Amino acid sequence: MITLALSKGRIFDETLPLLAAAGITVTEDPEKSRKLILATNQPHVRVVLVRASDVPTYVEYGGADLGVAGKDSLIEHGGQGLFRPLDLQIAKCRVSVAVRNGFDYQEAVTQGSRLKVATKYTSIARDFFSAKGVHVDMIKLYGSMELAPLTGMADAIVDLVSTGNTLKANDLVEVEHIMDISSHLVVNQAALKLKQAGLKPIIDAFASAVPQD
Ligand code: PRT
Ligand code: MG
Repeated sequence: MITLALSKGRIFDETLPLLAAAGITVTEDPEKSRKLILATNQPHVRVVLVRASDVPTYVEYGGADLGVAGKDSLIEHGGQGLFRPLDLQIAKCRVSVAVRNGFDYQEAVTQGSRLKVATKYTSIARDFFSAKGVHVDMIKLYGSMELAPLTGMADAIVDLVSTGNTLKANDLVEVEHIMDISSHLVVNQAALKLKQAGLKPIIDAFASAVPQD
C-alpha cells in the first residue's frame, strides 16, 4: 500500500492533475465526505487528508509514504527525514511582511526600533529579520494574522500573499517580499528504499507532468 498525504483545498485540487498523469484518480470528493482516508482507482494507492502544516510530519514519521507540502510548511517543519525530489510549481504564493497602512516601516527599521511581529511562520520570520539585523519580538499565531496590526498587538505580520486582496481588504500594505513559495513533493526516506517499486512510477509521472523551467 502507498499512502499519499494531502491537505484539503488548493493543494488537493492542484495535485489532482499530477495524480491523473500517474494514472491515479481519487474516487471520493473530500469536500462532500468527512472521511480522512480516500480510496483511489488503484487498490494499492490511498490518500490521507491532513492539515497543510502536518503533511511534513506525517511523511517524516511514515504515517504517509509521500506528500505534497508548501515550502512554507517544509521550512517551518525543518525537513528532517524527508527526501524532496520535485518542486511541483503548484499553490504558488509569496511570504511577505505587511504593516498597517500609515505605519512607517522603513523609519522603524532605520531607527533600529524593536519590531513586534505576529506570524505563524516564526522560523522564516526569525531568519529574515536576523539577516537584516532587525530586533524583533515574535508573537506566534495560528491564523488571522491580519488582525494583529489592526488591534495594535503587533507592528507587522509575516504571512502568505497571493492576490493581495486579503491585505487590501484589511488596510494592510506589503513592505517586504521575503520569498516565493510553491508546493513540493516529499517522500519518506525509508519508504523510498523499501517501497521503491510502488513509489518510483508515481514520482516519475509527477516529474514529467511538471512544467520544467
Ligand atoms: O488553513 P490551515 O490552517 O489548515 O492551513 P494553511 O492555511 O497552511 O493551508 P491551506 O490549505 O490554506 O494552504 C496550503 C498551502 O497553500 C500553504 O501552505 C501555501 O504553501 C499555499 N498557498 C498558496 C497559500 C496561499 N497561496 C494563500 N493565499 N496558503 C494560504 N494563503 C492564504 C494566506 O495565508 C492569506 O490568508 O490566503 C490569504 C491571502 O490570499 P490573497 O489571495 O488574498 O493574497
Ligand atoms: Mg488556510
